[in-house]
Amino acid sequence: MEITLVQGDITAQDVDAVVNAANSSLLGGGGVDGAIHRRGGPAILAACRDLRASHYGRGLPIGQAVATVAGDLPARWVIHTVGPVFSATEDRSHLLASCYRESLRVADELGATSVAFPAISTGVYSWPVDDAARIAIDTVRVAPTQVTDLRFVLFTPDAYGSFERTLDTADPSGR
Ligand code: AR6
Repeated sequence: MEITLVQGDITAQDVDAVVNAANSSLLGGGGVDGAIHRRGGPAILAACRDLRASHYGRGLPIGQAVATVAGDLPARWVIHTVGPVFSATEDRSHLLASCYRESLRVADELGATSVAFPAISTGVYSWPVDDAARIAIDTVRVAPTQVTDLRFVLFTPDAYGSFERTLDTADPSGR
C-alpha cells in the first residue's frame, strides 16, 4: 500500500472512496462533514437518512464505519465514520484507531482500492494532531486491506506537517 499526503480539500479527491469524519447522527455537521454534504449534494443525506431508518436507528457508534453513495463528488462512495471526542482523562485511542481500521474494512467490502482520509477527530473533536497522526499512520500501516492508494488529505499546513513528520519517523514494519 502506498501512503501519500495531500494538503487540501478532501471533496476534490478523485479516489474510489472518501472518508467522512461524521457524527453518530449521520445527518451532517461542520468541518469535513459539512464540506462533503455541501459538495456532494442531497443524495448523500438521503442515503444517510435511509441508514438511520434501517440499520442505524440509534446512529452510527463511535469507531464504526458505513458507506453511502457520493452524489456529485468525484469519488464513488463516502465512507462515514465517527471519531471519538478527545479526552484528557480517558484514553480513547483504540476508538480512533478503529475508525481507520473499520473504514478500510468497508473499503474492501466495496472493492475500493483508492481511499482518501481526513485527520479524523482533529477538528471539532479536538484531538491533538501529532497524536492523531501517529495513531492514523500506525493503524493503516498494519491493517489487513486490499487498498493500494491511501491518501491523508490535510486541510491545514499544521496538520500536513504533523503527518509528514510522523510518516518520516514511523517504523514501516508497524512495530
Ligand atoms: N478537507 C479535508 N480536511 C478538512 C476539511 C476538508 N474540506 N475541512 C476540515 N478539515 P472535523 P472531527 C479538517 O471538525 O474533529 C463535524 O461537525 C480539519 O481541519 O471535520 O472528527 C461532524 O459532524 C481537521 O483537521 O472532524 C462531527 O460533529 C479535520 O478535518 C464533528 O465535526 C477533522 O475536523 C467531527 O469532528
